[in-house]
Amino acid sequence: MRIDVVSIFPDYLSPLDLSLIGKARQDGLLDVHVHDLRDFTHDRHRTVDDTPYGGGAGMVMKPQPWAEALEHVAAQADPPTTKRPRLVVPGPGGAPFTQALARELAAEPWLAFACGRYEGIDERVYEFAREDLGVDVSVVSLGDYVLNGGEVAVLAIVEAVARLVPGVIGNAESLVEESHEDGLLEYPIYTKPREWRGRSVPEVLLSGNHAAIAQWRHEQRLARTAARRPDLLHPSSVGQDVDVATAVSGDLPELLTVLHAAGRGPTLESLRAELDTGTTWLARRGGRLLGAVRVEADGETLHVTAPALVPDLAGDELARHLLDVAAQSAVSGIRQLVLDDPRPTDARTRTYRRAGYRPTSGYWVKRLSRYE
Ligand code: JD8
Repeated sequence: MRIDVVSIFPDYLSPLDLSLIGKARQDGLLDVHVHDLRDFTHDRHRTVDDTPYGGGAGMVMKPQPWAEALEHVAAQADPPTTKRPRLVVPGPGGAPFTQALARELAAEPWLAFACGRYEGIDERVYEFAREDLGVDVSVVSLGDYVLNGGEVAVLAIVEAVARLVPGVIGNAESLVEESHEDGLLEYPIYTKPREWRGRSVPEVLLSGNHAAIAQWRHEQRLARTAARRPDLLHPSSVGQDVDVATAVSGDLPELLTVLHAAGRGPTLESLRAELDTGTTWLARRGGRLLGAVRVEADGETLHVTAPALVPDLAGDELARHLLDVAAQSAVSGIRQLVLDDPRPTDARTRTYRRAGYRPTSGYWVKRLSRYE
């Protein structure tokens, strides 16, 4: 992958000479070029900024130096072709930079980054790049806080993208269970010594029981995500004020009511027994139980019950949401989710399909992408 960065502070990008990125450059996996915007000025003061039209505080970066710098970068295509870099311009008003966007950019052969300073870059430069240079321009933001310029953002974005380029990270396996890779935060990690200042390592991690370790790690990921980033667990608008948690014995009487209202007929005893053989996720809003879904692992299959919702709940979005939670609860080793609902309503059919389930020999089956 080729990466070009334009900045008035090129030394700000020197961290890209270090560590994994530096090694990847030596190994020829990354071809990084940093350009000084002032090299594309022609006046004695190497001026890159001027006062804003319409007044206001601060200065704006002039269009001409940027146009010449981007033309210079675009002309670096080797051999000279019409190929163009994808241009990424950090800005506080940009689209959020995410792991998904990092994966998308990591698939590009050539990225260019424009580091703004002052109040930002003259808006006509974005139009010029798109229309005259024929470059795909993405304005992205690192987060909802204000930096003094784009360099820090470019350092973060280049690191997040470059480490996904094959060969840059030695053991690609370690990329799989990372935070934001599959929508869950990471599990707690420990190393020697076993006892440290009176604190010990969780026994399960010393057990050698890989299935138990995978189960524990996954529960830790879910618990951390629910605690620190509930927005990740409940992407849909439903989730904003709905809390999802695993059922405990105290929830069973209320759960029984909801299941009966949804036409199911378990007994309190059967629900109590099921607590030991699977996990039931409960969705509550303001403490009121709105719905539930149950999962039970059997080898590489996770059996999922059809979500049960309180009858007065409009729409099926909460069902979709509970199916997402069920899917996220699948520990590594689970290859497919199987849901048993032979005669679903049209709405439920749409929900299953949107959740990735397909009708397969009388059941609804969802193959987990990590095994596709
Ligand atoms: C590029 C100039 C400074 C921004 C006046 C402060 C990204 N998440 C982020 N926060 N801030 C930036 C960012 C800030 C930048 C530039 C990115 C170029 N500034 C400006 C507008 C208000 N000053 C960013 N990514």
